[in-house]
Amino acid sequence: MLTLYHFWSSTCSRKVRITLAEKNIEWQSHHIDIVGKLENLDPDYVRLNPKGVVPTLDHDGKIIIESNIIIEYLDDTFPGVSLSPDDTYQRAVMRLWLEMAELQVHKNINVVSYNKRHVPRADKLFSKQEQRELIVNFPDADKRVTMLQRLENGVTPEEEAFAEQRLAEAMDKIEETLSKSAWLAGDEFTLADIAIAPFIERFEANNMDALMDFSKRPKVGEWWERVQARPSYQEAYAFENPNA
Ligand SMILES: N[C@@H](CCC(=O)N[C@@H](CS)C(=O)NCC(=O)O)C(=O)O
Repeated sequence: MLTLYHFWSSTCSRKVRITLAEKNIEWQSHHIDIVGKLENLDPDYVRLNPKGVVPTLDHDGKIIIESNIIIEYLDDTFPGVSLSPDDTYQRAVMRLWLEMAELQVHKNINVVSYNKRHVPRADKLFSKQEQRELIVNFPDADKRVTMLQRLENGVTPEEEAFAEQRLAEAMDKIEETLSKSAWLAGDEFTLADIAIAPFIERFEANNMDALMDFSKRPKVGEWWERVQARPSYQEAYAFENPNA
């Protein structure tokens, strides 16, 4: 039995749902509302995911966290279509994309989203004092420090500009790679494409026009069309907010 603890619009949850759909794996949904109800901070959930974030996978009682690790686990564990290159060098390349998705793209989109999306959403739900109390109880120490700093000082225009630059560099790297191969880690669609794709949708949702100007990065534009046309992408994105 496979249960995915996830949130309908989270990028990291979407990576896992695309992988599950690609491999045609049956799974059970346990929706964790990370916005309105903060179910990710519930002690029972934090026992499963000590960082208090989604997604978490429960496979017959075996708990796996971190979306990149989850998608590799799914690919390694379940038969059928393989989403990792056979060639060990290409496999290393794929893993570099997974790392980049987390350390360069996810990290910096969070910085860019803070003033635009996070602050208005949090202010609508909680007073600043309530936000402070929630943050000091965050289970993950790194996130606690970062979020407390952001609550006190905001994200500065310089930090936002630097994050945007790092995202543009990531898009340049994608363009360069796709000028040499059909997919990010070679000629086949792999976990590398799955790990990056949800962030492109997030750039679109954030109206980041400079990043989404495909006349400047035509290969990315063409790849993005191919990714969105896949049934797995459509299935992952069809999961709607059950609390709406
Ligand atoms: N490195 C983690 C990041 C997980 C993560 O940050 N998840 C976000 C949603 S995409 C989350 O749960 N946020 C809730 C919060 O930060 O309070 C992974 O890839 O699984």
